[in-house]
This record gives sequence, structure tokens and C-alpha cells, in this order.
Amino acid sequence: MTDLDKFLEKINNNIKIEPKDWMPDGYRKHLQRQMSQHAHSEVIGMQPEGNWITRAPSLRAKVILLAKVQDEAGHGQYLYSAAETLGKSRAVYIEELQSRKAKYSSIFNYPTLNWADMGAVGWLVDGAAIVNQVSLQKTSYGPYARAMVKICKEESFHQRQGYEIISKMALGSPEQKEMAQDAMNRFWWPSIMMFGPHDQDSARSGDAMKWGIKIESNDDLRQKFIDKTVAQAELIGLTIPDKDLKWNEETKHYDFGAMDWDEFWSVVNGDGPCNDDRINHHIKAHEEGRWVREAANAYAEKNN
Ligand code: BYC
Repeated sequence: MTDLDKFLEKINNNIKIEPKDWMPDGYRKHLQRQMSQHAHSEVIGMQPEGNWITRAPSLRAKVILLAKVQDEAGHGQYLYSAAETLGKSRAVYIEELQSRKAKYSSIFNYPTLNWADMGAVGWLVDGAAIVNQVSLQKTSYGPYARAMVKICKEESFHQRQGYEIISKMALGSPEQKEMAQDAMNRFWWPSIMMFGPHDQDSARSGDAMKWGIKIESNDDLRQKFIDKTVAQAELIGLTIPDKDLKWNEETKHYDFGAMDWDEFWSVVNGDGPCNDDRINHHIKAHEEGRWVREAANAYAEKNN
């Protein structure tokens, strides 16, 4: 039996692949790319929300948002650590982010303009992330799948905090309701585009499916998210900004309108409203934290 046969047998029998196991080069590279993109998304995702910590409308809201943003930093930590088990250092992954070689989720290149956006991000963005990540818990690389378990638990708290904010506003004064609907209008389409291109345009999906790195397709996960979110919007009287959204009795799913793929690719490729701000801020914060890394390394060396 070749190494490849043994590897594929493990995948077919749902046995996790571990860091020291033999793996095809393409499998390793795919995971290095995806897991680092995921880690970068968690860390860059702290910016649009961190922006509102000092302006939260109450002490309670501030404490909850602060905890959420700290959780995202923790998710970044697990994911960078898990990605390092693939033989590439965190410093190199970060260099790839800052030089724009690596991507991060398109959603974080949109601005957060007001407090209702904190509701929309928690509800829709974390809601979409959970649907994807629940599926990732069952994928083939042990350190990644295991990191997802804790991350998913925290994401469900994040989704609830977002839904609480948006519900309060949607059921509040007419001005608050208008703000909630406006946030929904701006975040709906970017949120459903988080799942990536349609299956037939998803170049990476073939290998990912074969290797157990992806077990549900981009379109299937997007549909799952839409199906569960429509009822949540209806419950608080918000309208999903899609005139083609309609329950299909035959498929038992919602049909929905066409996404703007030109916008998606332009944001993914660096031309979204906040791409430059996000990377520049990351570079600045990373530079300002240099002394902390140096002190920690010096301490570790001294005590080795
Ligand atoms: N944004 O062949 P495809 C969070 C890229 S954050 C940017 O379908 P794949 C949170 C894709 O990388 C959640 N790029 O690729 C944090 C590929 O480009 P390259 C982050 C995207 O990998 C804070 C190309 O398009 N979650 O939870 O099979 C606060 C072709 O796509 C996007 C993850 O990262 C996008 N939306 O599927 C709140 C989950 N979509 O690399 C929340 C892990 C596609 O070939 N990642 N691209 O140049 C995945 O599950 C998969 O990588 C994707 C894409 C479903 C995203």
C-alpha cells in the first residue's frame, strides 16, 4: 500500500489526519492557505467591531462587545497555532497577509457605520461563519477540526449578542427600526457572499471535497444559512433586501436573487471600501506590538 493509499483510506474511514502523518503536498498547501486565511479573517474581523467598543451605548453592551472581540483574537490564536502544525511559521503567515499575498474574508472590507451594524455583524456575519464552521468540525485535518469545536461554541454566543442588538433596534423607535433595516440592507448580500463563489465557479472545491477538507459545498452552506435566517428576520419585522426571495414548496428551500460577483471579486482582490485601512491598521498594530514579542521571546530563551 502506498503512502497515498493509506492517506486516502484514512480519509474514507473518517480517521483524522494528524501533523506528523504523511500527506500529499497539495493537501498541506490547501490547508496552509485556507487555515491561514481563516486565522487572518478572525484577526482582521476584530477591526470593524473594535471600532465600536468605545462608543457602545451602555456598560453592558460594552462588556459584551469587548468579550466578543477578545474571543476573535483567541480564534486567531488557535488557528495560527493549528496552521503552524503544517510546517510554516506564524511570522510567515502574517508576512503573507501584510504583503497581500494571503486573503481574508471579504466581509471585513465593509465599514461599520453605526451601532445597528454591530447587530448585523453579530447576527449575520457570525451566523454565516457558524454555518460554515459547524461543517468544518467534521473535516479531515485533526488540529483544524478540533479548533472548530471551541470556536463554534463561542460563535453561537456572538450570533446571539448580534441578534439581541438588532432585535432591540428593530422593535424600538421608528428611527431605530430604520437603522436596523439599513444595516440589514448593507450586510445581507456581503454576508451571503462569505460562502464563496457558486459551486461551478469554485476552483478549489474539487480537491477540497476529495480530501475531506470541505464536506458541504459553498452553495449548500449558503442555502442553509438563508433558510434559517429568513424566519429570524421575519420575527423582528425586518425585510431581506431581495425581491426574488421566495419559499419554494417543491425544494423546501428559499429561492433567492443573483449576487453581484463583480463586487465580490473586486473586494476579494483588494478594491473593497476598507481593504487598505484594514491592512494598514494591521501593519501599524503589529509594529507597535514588536516590543512585546521581543520581550516574550527573550523571556522564553532565558528560561529554556
Ligand atoms: N472572502 O474555490 P473557492 C469569522 C477566495 S471569519 C475572501 O470557493 P475555497 C468571524 C478563495 O480563498 C470566517 N476570499 O475557495 C471573525 C479562493 O482564493 P485563492 C472566515 C474568498 O477555499 C470575526 C477563491 O476565492 N471563515 O468567523 O474552496 C468576526 C476561490 O474560491 C471568499 C473561513 O475562512 C471570501 N468570502 O472556499 C465575525 C472559513 N470566498 O485562495 C466572524 C474557512 C472565496 O484560490 N474557509 N474566496 O486565491 C473556507 O471554508 C473556504 O476557504 C471558503 C472558500 C468557503 C471561504
